[in-house]
Amino acid sequence: MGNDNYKPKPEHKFTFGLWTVGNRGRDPFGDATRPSISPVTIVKRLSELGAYGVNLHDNDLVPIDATAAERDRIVREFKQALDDSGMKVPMATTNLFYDPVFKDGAFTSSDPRVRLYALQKTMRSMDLGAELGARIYVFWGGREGAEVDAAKDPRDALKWNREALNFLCEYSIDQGYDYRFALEAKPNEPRGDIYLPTTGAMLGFIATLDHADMVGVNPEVGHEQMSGLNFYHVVAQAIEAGKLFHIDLNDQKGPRFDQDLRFGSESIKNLFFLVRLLESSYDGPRHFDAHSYRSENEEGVWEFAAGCMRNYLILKEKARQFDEDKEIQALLAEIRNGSGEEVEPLGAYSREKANNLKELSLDRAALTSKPLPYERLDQLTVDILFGVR
Ligand code: DIG
Ligand code: MN
Ligand code: MN
Repeated sequence: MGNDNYKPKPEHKFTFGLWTVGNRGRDPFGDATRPSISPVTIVKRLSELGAYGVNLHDNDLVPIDATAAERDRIVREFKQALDDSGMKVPMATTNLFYDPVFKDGAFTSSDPRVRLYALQKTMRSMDLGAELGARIYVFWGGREGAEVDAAKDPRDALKWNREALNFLCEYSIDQGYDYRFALEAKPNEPRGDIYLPTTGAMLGFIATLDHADMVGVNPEVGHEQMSGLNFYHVVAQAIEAGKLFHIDLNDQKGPRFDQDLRFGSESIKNLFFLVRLLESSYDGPRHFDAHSYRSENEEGVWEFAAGCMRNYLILKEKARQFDEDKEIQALLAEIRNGSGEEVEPLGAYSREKANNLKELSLDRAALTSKPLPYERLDQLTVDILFGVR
């Protein structure tokens, strides 16, 4: 595919979950439209496309009822595929949502025995992830939610979630796994409402954990857009808080069911500012948690994977163009330098500073009359994105 600037390489750190290119096209109203693709084939094909690694839920690789011998054989073959291709496993996670046992939650199930089973399953999955070299562990609470609020006090759900994560942080430390935990939010689907529905809610929750230092967030584009939020702003807050430990890249056509679309296929301007931000302040994996349209065959799946990485690299090139554009940079300087006079940064509080500020003469009319050339600035941005500048 054409320009070498858009050719994915392992140094770009693009990763895909086994479940993403392995998605068989099932949806709530239709059966699979594609055959399975084995994890070994996924590793090989993604490596050929220029990806850096793959991520997995425990049961993407090891069936939930596999015997110990079957587990070891599967892991051995998978590790061989990783060695043969040089592909990495930066992230692992647990499937705490597919098996019916989790029908009313995993860590937040009202049944303490289900909560114990969820912890047991997660520890075993953490062991697998560590064996494959993962240093990031994602928690997506897809079943941690409710349809009937009479059944559960959300404060109990928070308490049980905290209890589980505190225990698992201790387990990671005790085992010497050195994991960084990344909490992934989603407002609903599959539950009517999911607890901790946004990345902002997760940031507030992390502050209440015993080992808050080893816990960050894994924001997903579509999940925040399902709530009508600006994903670029969400990620900027996570970075500013030092908590962007991982990221799930995909796309979404505004507030509706979770579409997990190819990255860059819908929200061009928002994802342009996201890529520009990531390239300047995040060095972790660029993980695509997305899947091809249900209508695609296997070749379409690989087109989808190539398209995710290509769109990221196109937007990265556009960001460079934006930052080197003299007219844009001049407009930004004009907008950011206020009314032209030097203004001291506010700095720490003092009574003297407060009294001086209360007496400071500020001409409200003059402040109001300052031009803000946002139409020109945004049009230049759009010109770059349209490829006409
Ligand atoms: C869905 O967006 C969730 C699950 O696929 C997985 O647990 C997590 C990891 O990226 N994302
Ligand atoms: Mn999703
Ligand atoms: Mn995700």
